[in-house]
Amino acid sequence: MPKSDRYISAAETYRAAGADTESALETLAGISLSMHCWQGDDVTGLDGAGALSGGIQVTGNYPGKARNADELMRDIDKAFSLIPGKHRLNLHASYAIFAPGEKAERDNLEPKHFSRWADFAKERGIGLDFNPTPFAHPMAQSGLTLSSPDEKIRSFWIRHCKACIRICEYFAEELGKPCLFNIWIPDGLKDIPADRLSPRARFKASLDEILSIPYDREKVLVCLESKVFGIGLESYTVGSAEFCLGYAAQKGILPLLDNGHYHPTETVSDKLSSLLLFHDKIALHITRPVRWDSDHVVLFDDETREIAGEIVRCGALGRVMIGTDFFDASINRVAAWVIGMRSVQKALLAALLTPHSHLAGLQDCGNFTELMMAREELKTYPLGDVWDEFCRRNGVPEKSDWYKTVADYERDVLSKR
Ligand code: RNT
Ligand code: ZN
Repeated sequence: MPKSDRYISAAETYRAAGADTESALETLAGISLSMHCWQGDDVTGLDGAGALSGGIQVTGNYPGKARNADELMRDIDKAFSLIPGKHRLNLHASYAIFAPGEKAERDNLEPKHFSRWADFAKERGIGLDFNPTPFAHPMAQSGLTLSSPDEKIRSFWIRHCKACIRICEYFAEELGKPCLFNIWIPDGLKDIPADRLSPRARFKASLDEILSIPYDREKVLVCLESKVFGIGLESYTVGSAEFCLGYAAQKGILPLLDNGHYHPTETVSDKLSSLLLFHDKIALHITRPVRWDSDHVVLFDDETREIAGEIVRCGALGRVMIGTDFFDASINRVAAWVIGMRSVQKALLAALLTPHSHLAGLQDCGNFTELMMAREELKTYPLGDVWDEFCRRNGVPEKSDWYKTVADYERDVLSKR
């Protein structure tokens, strides 16, 4: 495929700044992001177990939401067709697909309830990641799951998580790719706790029990996602940052950082280098918090760029499992996926086109003036021309050309739902 004139000229410009566009494009093509399935149906799930709960909230009523597995798969395919590269799909346990007349409770889920997803992934040559769903369910009504003082509830969710580990192993075996298993619980309290320790101690005991079952650590990468607060759970979160980092470090599992889960002036970009010194692998949920954990669609914004920059300059592309996590029901849901995923990729491309060692050298010799100048000038380099070349080489529409496909799909398919 002949290179475009604009790309040739952009490559020259970057070369002069010490960045190699060809190797950047090659590296970017090898990065698989884990796309969350739940943007397609506003986190509704397919098991009909209950309305969304757990302190998370989807707002908007844009038409065309996927109502069943077929629609969701079709929408995911449409999104993937407009996102360059090959990616992974991230499922929740609530996306079990039951045969007609069949039904299993969440503590009785089996690989067969996910065989259609395994087939879906196999046919497309992609990997699957997985999450337990301890919310949107009658057994999660109290707001406490793995930390519940009610043994019936706590053991129900322990069984659920154990069942999920088996499903992860099944995915890993079927697809020949490891499966990330991310545990996030909504547990917390609306008002000031009278006892902060006991729920955390119960959560710890629950996790110990879940992870006590034998599983292949090469196949199932267990992570623990922390949070700062949820809606209706404003005063206390059992799985806080300290809890999750402490637990993950002690047990040798992955911490998962969602950049919507911190105080507004804290940044995940600043946390990565520290965690990379203590963990072999870590995982991310890239999202966009607007004033709270609002899960807006990811944009090519400063923090997304800084997160990508850190991953690349730490040489950690193989150690940071990057996933997306947002849910916006106020816009076309397929477009939301495409915009969010392409934004993460653009941020990674910008990072790959930054002469990090040159800039670090300026920091080391105290040349902060030149460092500031160099960074500011780089901001207006022709990134878009390299991005367009990436889209072209990966057979997806350039610039805003992809939008027509989504608009047609909305007219022909989504608007008829
Ligand atoms: C919630 C967490 C969690 C969920 C998904 C649905 O605050 O971010 O990752 O968004 O599991
Ligand atoms: Zn998350």
